[in-house]
Amino acid sequence: MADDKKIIFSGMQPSGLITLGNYLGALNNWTKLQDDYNCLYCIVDMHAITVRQDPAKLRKQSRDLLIQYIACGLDPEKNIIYYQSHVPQHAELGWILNCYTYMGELNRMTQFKEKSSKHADNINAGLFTYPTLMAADILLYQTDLVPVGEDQRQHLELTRDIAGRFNTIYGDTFKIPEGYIGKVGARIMALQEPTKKMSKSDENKNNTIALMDEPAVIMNKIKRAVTDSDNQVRFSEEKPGISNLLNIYCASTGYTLAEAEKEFENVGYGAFKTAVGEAVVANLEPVQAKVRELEKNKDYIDTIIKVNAEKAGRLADRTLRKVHKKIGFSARIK
Ligand code: ATP
Ligand code: LTN
Repeated sequence: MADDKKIIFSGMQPSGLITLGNYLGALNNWTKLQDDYNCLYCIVDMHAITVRQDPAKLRKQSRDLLIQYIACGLDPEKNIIYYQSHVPQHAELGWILNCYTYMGELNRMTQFKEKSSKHADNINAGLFTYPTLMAADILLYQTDLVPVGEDQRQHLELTRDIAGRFNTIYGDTFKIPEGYIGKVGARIMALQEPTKKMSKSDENKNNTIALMDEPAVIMNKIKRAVTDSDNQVRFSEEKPGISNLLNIYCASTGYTLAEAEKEFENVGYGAFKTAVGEAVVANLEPVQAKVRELEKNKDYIDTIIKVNAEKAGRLADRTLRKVHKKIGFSARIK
């Protein structure tokens, strides 16, 4: 890694098939950062088990996610793409940071409240301490910038608080990270319920477009997307369905909202939806072809998994050794 570049860290949970929302809101933006920053993109499988996962599915989803990262344009030579569970330093620092995080702080996390009401039969300690593991992910690499969506802002603030607290007690140890919200941070909403976010763990598959959905499936889902009855293609808070489709169209084509509204000024919803569907298909088809090609290349993917975990481990070790020394753990005997 070049020393003069700032460090970016982000992660995605392998908790389902990645969606058009993940692609337009995150991955597509990440690819634009790879030349100017040193980037680490982690597949956070240890975070995923805070809710119950099927083992075979988790393994497959993790590999699919790694392949999809690369197919979307993240160069595995320029970015460190790896599985969290292959770098045990995450868990080690996570434990240490638990001892510098207050119950009251974790109790305030809205994601914890939401997930514990959704999974009332499995409110486990991991779900509660999820944010300290996330802080460890970020702080291990002396990260400068963390690209995340709005929903992760609270976790990032907590990360900054924990890092600041540790630095106050022991002297400068961790870089205090900043959030990084991309310029085209399109927030894609669920197709059938356009007031809530499109989410890969949504059980209603008509709400989401998966990155690997067939063209006919994509066209069909967009045609069935919920709209309204005034038949005007216009961006407005009162028209969440149409506004969402406009957003999808703009993020897929690069047009501005004003340009798109003009293009569809005298066009009915049917033709508009066809245009949106075609734009999404055109955008995803090359990515899907690349996924199919990479899936055939088992050895190449295995090498990336191995080499990148080693790279991440070396970087993580530097911070972890510093932390051990500061808190008074004995040095290892060589
Ligand atoms: P889950 O359903 O497991 O909570 P998710 O699909 O909501 O997953 P995350 O894994 O939480 O996605 O987020 C991965 C990245 O994708 C984050 O940077 C997040 O901001 C972005 N992202 C997720 N959903 C959307 C969306 N609907 N629109 C834009 N960006 C999104
Ligand atoms: N909590 C995040 C995933 C995540 C993450 C991270 C993001 C885990 N560790 C570190 C950025 C940095 C989510 O659910 N989107």
